[in-house]
Amino acid sequence: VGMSDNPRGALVVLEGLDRSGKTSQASGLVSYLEGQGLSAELWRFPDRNTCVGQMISSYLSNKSELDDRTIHLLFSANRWEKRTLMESKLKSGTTLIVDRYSYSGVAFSSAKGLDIEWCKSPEKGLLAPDLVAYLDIPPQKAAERGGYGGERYEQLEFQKKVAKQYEMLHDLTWKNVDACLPMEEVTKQLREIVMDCVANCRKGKPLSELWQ
Ligand code: FDM
Repeated sequence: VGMSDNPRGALVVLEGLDRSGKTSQASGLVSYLEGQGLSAELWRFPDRNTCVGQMISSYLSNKSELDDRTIHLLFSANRWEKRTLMESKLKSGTTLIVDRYSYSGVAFSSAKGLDIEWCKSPEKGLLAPDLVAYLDIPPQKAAERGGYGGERYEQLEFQKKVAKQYEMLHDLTWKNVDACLPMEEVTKQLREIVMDCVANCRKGKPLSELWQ
């Protein structure tokens, strides 16, 4: 496929603690990209619309109990069931802005004490993001923003552990953005790194897979 006639879209993942601003930044990015004449879609994990997603949703809202490894594998399965569609969207030129991905999967499960390598294994072979933008906020600050819902992981002590685990996942595609800056500044920095990433993908950067 010639890179000039059919440039691929970029796989951009936003990660961060609860209340870091991921969700509003993600939808803002999609509108921005569309305004630039680019094809873009907002995705999120867990995708609660599938059967697996409904099991996850019921677990998160404390309506069901699942063993730690079981829920970990369900989160992973929820990404695997979207992999084919993800690849075809990217190849057809659509950029995906994804609110949480495998990094959430590993950070949250390993924060419960599961072995990090065990947590990474089922993610191997999923598409690797071209950019992971981490909205960096101290757990205490995020908690002060309020609005933790009643979901299972929305507690300060647990979020502190998650923050530590996220730190172990930094790789070459990872960029920290200071989420304590004024919102417009966060937006501006995100736009810059995302546009950069989109440009590299258009130039022919190959798609790759997670965690060799
Ligand atoms: N979460 C999310 C995981 O534990 N593993 C995963 O793989 C993913 C994608 O689920 F607490 C956690 C992170 C968060 C919750 O919340 C989902 P939101 O509000 O839908 O992002």
